[in-house]
Amino acid sequence: MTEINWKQVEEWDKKYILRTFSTQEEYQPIPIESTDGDYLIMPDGTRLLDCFNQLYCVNAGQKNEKINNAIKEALDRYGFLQDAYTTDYKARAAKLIIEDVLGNESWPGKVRFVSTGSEAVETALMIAKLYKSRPLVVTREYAYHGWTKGSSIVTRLKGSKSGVTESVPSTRPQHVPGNDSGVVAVAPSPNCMRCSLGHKYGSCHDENGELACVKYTRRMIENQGPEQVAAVITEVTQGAGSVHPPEEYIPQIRQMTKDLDVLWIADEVLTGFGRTGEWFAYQHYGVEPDIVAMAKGISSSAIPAGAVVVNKEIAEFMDQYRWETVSTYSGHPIAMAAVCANLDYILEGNLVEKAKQVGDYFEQKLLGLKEKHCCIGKVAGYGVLWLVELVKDDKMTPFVEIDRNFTHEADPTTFPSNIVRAKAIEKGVLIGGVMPNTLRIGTSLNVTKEDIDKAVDALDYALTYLESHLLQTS
Ligand code: 6DF
Repeated sequence: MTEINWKQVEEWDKKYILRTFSTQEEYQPIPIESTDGDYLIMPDGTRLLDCFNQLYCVNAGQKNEKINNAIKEALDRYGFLQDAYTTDYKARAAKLIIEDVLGNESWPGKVRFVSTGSEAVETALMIAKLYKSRPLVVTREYAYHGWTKGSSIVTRLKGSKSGVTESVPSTRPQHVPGNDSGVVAVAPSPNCMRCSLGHKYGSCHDENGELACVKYTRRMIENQGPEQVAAVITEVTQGAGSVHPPEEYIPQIRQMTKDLDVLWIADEVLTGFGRTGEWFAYQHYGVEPDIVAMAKGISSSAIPAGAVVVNKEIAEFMDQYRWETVSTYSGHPIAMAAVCANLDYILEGNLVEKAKQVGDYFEQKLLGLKEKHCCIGKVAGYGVLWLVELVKDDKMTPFVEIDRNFTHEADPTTFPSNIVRAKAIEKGVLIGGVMPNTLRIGTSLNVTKEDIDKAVDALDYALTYLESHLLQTS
């Protein structure tokens, strides 16, 4: 491989690329020379264990040999074909999803491919509104569903709506004008540690056992008029917003949507394809959605791909129409080859079951840290997607009061999650998460126990620093 002039690379990077998350002045390049499994390799050979799994999207591990070989083989056959054409890759990718991945469930009808998670959510929202002929969608606090117009409206993390903020803490963020104009209703998130309704989990069920946040959502829709509401969209466990629901929440939301005759869109962009120890997170709760948005793990991000699966009734409805919607790269043959190889790899390696077992080990190790560190208020998750809530006392007080409502005018160096991240990197471990008080840990499905031990040791080191640094001074 030709010698890379990384000094020149960083110069061009700074000079020609629009930044996100940092001002130009704040920006520091992070040069990565190559990747391997759960590791990023820097130009000087430093290996970083990636417990962010990039953006929880490399399920089969970096540079997966099976996926890479399939891409190379497809490149011998194709450049590019648009969606109007039929290829074996696209047809087989659809068959694998409907028959091999979801074959033991009766609901799946058909799939439409797109290129990203935001596009998958946009398509899911559009189909739901077309099918029900209703304008309104219900989302939840702290939801993250994407950055495009429709997906951004149902995204309710204030700091995640493509706004701009100066680095001076006192300035007000500027949101994209008109970007939040749209018909959406916002329900409470099942964030039991800090219940928006002021309840305490365990004493918030009504006489029928319904959670207060579900009852609130039900009343919202009844007051709005269910005949106005096309769907409720939920992540099953909130990824960017870092909220893991109580066991009964998803089944009760599903029952509520059936009672009120509105669709349920499960946004599985982040949780799909084995990440939580099931093929899809909704399967932990014994329910079936009407529509599922998916991306990330569909191809393990070797090549961008996304998809929407609709139930049989919606598929039959859509089949009646000449539906004009076009996404140039929908069903891209090389992306579809990557999807087929990725699904074959996960199926053949029984990686969903492996992620479930690894999840038990992750839980055991993280609960062990919770015993040792008073700054851990909560550990929750499954498979290779875990949440660690950082608190400053046994009343579960957050270090950063604004918590999940933060926007980027806050000083990120004061966030305990960033302090932990900076210390863990000293041990060669990247810890995931974007909220001020919450770590969101994710790896590939085939992460080794040795690497989990390495991640937990780095976390132990970082939490010890956090407690000595923040708890003594706060
Ligand atoms: N739906 C969900 N997650 C998502 C995403 C999308 C849709 C972002 C990138 C994330 C997640 C965790 C931490 C930080 O980016 P995209 O258009 O392919 O998918 C939008 C539930 O999590 C993206 C960022």
